[in-house]
Amino acid sequence: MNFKKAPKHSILALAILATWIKTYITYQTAFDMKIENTMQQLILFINPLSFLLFIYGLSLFFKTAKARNRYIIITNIILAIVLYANVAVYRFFDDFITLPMLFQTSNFGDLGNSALSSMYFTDVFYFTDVILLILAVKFLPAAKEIFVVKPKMRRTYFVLSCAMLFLNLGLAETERPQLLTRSFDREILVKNIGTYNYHLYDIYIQSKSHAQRALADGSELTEVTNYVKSNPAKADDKMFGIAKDRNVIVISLESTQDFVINNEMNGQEITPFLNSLTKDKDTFYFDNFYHQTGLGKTSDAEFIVENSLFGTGRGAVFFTNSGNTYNSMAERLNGEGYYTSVLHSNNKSFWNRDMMYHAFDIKKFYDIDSFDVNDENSVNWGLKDIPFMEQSVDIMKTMPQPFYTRMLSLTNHYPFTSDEEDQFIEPYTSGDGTVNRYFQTVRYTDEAIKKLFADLKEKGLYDNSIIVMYGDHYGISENHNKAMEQYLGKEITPFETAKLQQVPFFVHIPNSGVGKVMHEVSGQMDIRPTLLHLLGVDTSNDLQLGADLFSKDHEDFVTFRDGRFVTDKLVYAGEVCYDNKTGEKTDQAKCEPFIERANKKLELSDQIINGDLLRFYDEKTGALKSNSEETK
Ligand code: GP9
Ligand code: MN
Repeated sequence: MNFKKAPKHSILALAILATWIKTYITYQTAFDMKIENTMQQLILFINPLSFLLFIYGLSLFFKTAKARNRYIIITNIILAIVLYANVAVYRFFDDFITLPMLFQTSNFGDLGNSALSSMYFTDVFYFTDVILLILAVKFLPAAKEIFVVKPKMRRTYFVLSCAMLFLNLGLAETERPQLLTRSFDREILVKNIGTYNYHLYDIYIQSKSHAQRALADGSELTEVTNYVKSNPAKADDKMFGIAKDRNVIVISLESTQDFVINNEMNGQEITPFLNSLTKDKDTFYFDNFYHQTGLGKTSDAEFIVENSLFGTGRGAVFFTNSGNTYNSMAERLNGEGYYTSVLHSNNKSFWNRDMMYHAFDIKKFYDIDSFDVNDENSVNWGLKDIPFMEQSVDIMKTMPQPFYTRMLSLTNHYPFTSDEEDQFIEPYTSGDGTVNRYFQTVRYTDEAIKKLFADLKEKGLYDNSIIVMYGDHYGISENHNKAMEQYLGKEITPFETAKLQQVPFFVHIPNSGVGKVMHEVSGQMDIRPTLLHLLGVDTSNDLQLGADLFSKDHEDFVTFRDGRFVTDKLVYAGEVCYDNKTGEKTDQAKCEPFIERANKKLELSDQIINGDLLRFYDEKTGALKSNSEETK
């Protein structure tokens, strides 16, 4: 090869090419990323490119060859270190680096040491591009040539690199709609936008919440405490402590909407077991109960249950504010001598659960590693609900008692696929496969709950427990209105859409004999106060926005994350005020006072979370902490 003929920008091209290929090889060898189809493979392949084109391209602004080369090499070294640091951390934590991780090493034991112990000599591979570049700069004569970069050429170059970014984002969006707004988990982000872009995104998200937190101070809490204290919901004497010291099992019913309860589809019962509970003497079934989640969906529901606060309006609070101080239900129950945990057969980093559970002070996360998951017992998103319930009860047997554990079911998740042997009813008969299959997977989850109850009885855990179940969010989105109209036999107006946000809520207290159907208009935010009171835990100092459902003070009023609301008389949706009984439009003035109150609630919740205000609050005394006492 004649080096003299090397083109002008060979160092730039080499840097891009070498880093790109090395990054792609690293994806394939160092990270365990599940690639499901050729499109995902293609996205993975091209995803480092947009960032590399951009960052190395900045060298075109330097005037001399020396400066250009120096910039390229320094950038290359930094990128090699970033990638390698991810590799080392991944070996240990099965996760990519996040900004808070670097600052909160105490959360992770000794991050540095553990990363160090997972470094090998062969890791020089991660620096081959650096070596190659240094050699090229030394030996390629063209590398030393001085030439001026024409502005036009620079412009074309950056237009191209932008186009690359949009191509990447476009493809990623078709593979994973709402990728950047919902965040999902780090693996999905890296798979779709690449490690380097992921770090930029992470820095953006983290610094935004950091800035809001830095600007907040304890005085903002006064408004919140005043609000909460002026809306007390005193516990009912008969219900307070009725389940004291019992184990608590809270089940998130994936995508389960209330319309399936006590309903039929083509003559087939959809949820026979849950239906039987609605008539059971030990069960409270709430038939006017709504989800209050936003983009964080399952994780938002978890957040609401633990804190009786809303998730954030944009993005998922599990990602945006996992470094906050919370006064979660788990933390309260830790204080009552409970052993607290979550059972969910998925990666611990999925939805950033590992970080958020730490913030909630949940003592143990039984993640995918605690379950036996194989091809036979999984479908769709992972372990099927029946084996999940079976294995969970086995795990519960090993927990110190009393325990508080939350179980996240999974089978009834979009796209609602199931194996033939798990289909206990025929699919629905519309032109919409999603809706058709939904009934079958709901029916399957119902069977899983039945199995759970049987297993708890068999393993001697039933009598001394309380079992709480809630639907986490809608399963059938508005995109499926046509098939839903066919099923429900009515037109779906914004009023109906709001009513379809009803999810089932059950509180089952074995051998209590106090159960009945409750019609209180309520929502997920009410779970924390209700449950803690049933366990005999006082919450009068807790900053929660929900209220005990058994309290006489509980108001028939539920606010959705997007500002819609429902009361016993009104439904406010699509900025229109409806009569709750008739579904007809009614006088807007009737809704006005509630609109204001709904917005106030959302605003207070956002204020608490964005400002990380609970760090200024002493929940034992209900007093404001002075700044020096404030916990991080
Ligand atoms: C899986 C669960 C499902 O771990 O969080 O996510 P969803 O899409 O329902 O929020
Ligand atoms: Mn869900």
